[in-house]
Amino acid sequence: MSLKTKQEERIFRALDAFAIELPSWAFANTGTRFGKFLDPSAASNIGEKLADAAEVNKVTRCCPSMAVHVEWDFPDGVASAGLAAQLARNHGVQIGSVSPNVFQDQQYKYGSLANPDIAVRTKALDHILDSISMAQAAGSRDVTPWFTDGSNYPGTANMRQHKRWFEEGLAVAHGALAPNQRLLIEYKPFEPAFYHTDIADWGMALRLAKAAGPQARVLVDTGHHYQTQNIEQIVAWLLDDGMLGGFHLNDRRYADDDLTLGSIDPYQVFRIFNEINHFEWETGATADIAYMVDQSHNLKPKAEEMIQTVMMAQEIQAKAAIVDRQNLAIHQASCSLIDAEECLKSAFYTDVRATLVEWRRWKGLAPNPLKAFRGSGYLERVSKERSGRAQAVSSYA
Ligand SMILES: [Mn+2]
Repeated sequence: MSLKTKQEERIFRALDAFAIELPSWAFANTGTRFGKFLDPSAASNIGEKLADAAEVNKVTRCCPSMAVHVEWDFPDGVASAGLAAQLARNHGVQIGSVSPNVFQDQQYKYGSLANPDIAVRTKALDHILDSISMAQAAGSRDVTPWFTDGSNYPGTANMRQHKRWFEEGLAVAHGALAPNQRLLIEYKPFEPAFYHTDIADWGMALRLAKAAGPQARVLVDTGHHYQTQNIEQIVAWLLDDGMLGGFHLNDRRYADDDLTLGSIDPYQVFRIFNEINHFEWETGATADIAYMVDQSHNLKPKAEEMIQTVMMAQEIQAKAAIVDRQNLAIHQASCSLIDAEECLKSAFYTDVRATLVEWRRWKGLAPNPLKAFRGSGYLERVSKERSGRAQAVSSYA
């Protein structure tokens, strides 16, 4: 370490502390409502998904856990969760966040926790409580429900009543958390509801999280905002309030496109990571943030796209780590606008890739994870193994 520059040291420290959770659904076949194109290497069960996630972790050393969706990954409930945890351990990874699924069944046509029918509200809540038990059985900390509740036409739903049902349901769910667990509340402005969505923005998620209890936080899915929304400001506010629980990282061009992180606007990812880095520098605290990927790559090869995502996230994290914080603070205090902006931009435009290669070498990794994965023969092997059987298509996305 002694031969390294200060910048390199900062990058190494940032990369050492940076972990990203992969989504199980990224390894399965997905598509759009217009069609699904099958990938011969796609995973069709939790074992295959874990094997793929472990392979991504092997070449990046950055992804120790995999998020799961109970409907798709824990078909037998708590028993599946325990088995999955064991399987994950065998692969050298862990089960990460657990997502209940209260949007796919026929019964949820008119909503889940805010369904006007108390029988459906109760079923949805029971499913969330079961999911919390499954998370406990899988040794996982974060429970990450996403709700599609809302309405498609004006006048068709009582929005205040919906809000109160959410306050009630989430408070009960919070009460079932183990002391180490967290309830992360995700928001989204529209889709599948096209008139109003019950948890439409970060303010609503924050209100509901605070009402639910002290272990609830807000989950920021980067694709769940209106086009011009300033996401880094939302992040800054949530950090300052101690309410940022985690991210679902992805990029978008139009709406919730679930594209590869940084593929459209890497500067936005940088601005978000910069706020986190600045918060930590200023306060001396480490923000307890779950960095999760939530992407649906319908056309790219699945494991390779995950590796590409992780490499992008690491690269941008490295850039955010080398912002000259002291100078930035001085420029901000003296209203030196051009100097402050240039300070930020100079870190963004620094080519950190050689330092990333050094870090990988230091970790005993191949310099290029994508090349290492391609050279391993893993993709060919699993494509052969998996293409023989009837391909399961995830109904997600
Ligand atoms: Mn999400």
